[in-house]
Amino acid sequence: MSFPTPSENAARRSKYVRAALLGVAVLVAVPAAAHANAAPHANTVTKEIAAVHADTATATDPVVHKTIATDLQVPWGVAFLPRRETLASERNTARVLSVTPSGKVREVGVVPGVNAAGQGGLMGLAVSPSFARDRYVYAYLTGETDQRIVRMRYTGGRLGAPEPVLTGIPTGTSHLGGRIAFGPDGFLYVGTGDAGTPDSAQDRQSLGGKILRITADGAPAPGNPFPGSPVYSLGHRNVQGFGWDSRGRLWASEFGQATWDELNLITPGANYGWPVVEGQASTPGFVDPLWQWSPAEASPSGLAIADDVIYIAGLRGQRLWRIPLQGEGIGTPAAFLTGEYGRLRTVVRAPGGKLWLTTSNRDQLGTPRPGDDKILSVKP
Ligand SMILES: [Ca+2]
Repeated sequence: MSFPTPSENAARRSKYVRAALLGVAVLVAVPAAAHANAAPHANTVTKEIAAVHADTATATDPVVHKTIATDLQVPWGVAFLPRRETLASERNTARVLSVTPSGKVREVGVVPGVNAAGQGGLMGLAVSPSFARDRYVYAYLTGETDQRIVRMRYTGGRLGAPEPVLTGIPTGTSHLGGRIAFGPDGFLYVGTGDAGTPDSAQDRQSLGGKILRITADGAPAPGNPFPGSPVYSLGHRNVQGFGWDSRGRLWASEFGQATWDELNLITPGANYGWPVVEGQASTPGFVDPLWQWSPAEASPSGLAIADDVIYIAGLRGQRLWRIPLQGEGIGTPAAFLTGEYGRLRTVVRAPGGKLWLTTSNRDQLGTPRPGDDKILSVKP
């Protein structure tokens, strides 16, 4: 599979624009002839343009087609429940919100014990793979003395009290990780950060600077690379995004220090180098990233994989990166939506194949725009 260069993208965009204009022309002509007494309805035209777009989807750019929710405060975790209901966490308020596809937002709980200082707060959310039976929703939070994974039962439209699942993840004011997701193997993966103590990333006894893999009850998952340890990979500075491709391979984004942000292919027990090396260093003992960006271009938080294409949301980079998987590696990354919505925090694949994308303009580093923060729906 080849991947378009930026100039090819521009060419494809013009092709799309021509196709869309042609679609409008056809629509205006056809209803006028077929329904001479009825003016074409605006919604029909919009739907038909969308259909033209869908027909040329392989040749088009990711596009925001709908704003799902507005006026949120740093939405961080997004997790999809059955019956088209979605839960979203707000980092600084510790609120958990229920969001419907039509954009109805309702608070279902405020998680106690959250210390939203610095980059911390209520972050990742994950729905139990056996939610229909156990009703558990998992969350990654920054507390007073540590960071931890908790779970709460979601019944009757309300979140119950948090029950600790994994405690002792190092805390601080920065590099706090926070992403959680159940893998295809049914175990819970956790992206942590060095919490401002870089050497913790190389210390197998520390839960900082790692990707962890645990059971639904918080025990080290069977088959982990270091017996009796939740550590799955080490040498990470700050992992806030990961996902699995169609072959079950795990990919993770990582914030660099000042030079290189990273996209890594994660294998169990591997060491990704921080703080000894950053970016592609070709140093024995450390696995190099498949791609690296300057923090100004990326500062990558959330990562989603849809149809074997990786999407990464950039905070400082204020753009959505699209990286096609190709053979054993990747094709050429391309950036979209640059600067259009400000800082982008989380991208997740929604049921049905769209992507949900969140802004992060009400964190300390953002400049809020009207309606911020938002959850957007993107056609990939
Ligand atoms: Ca690295």
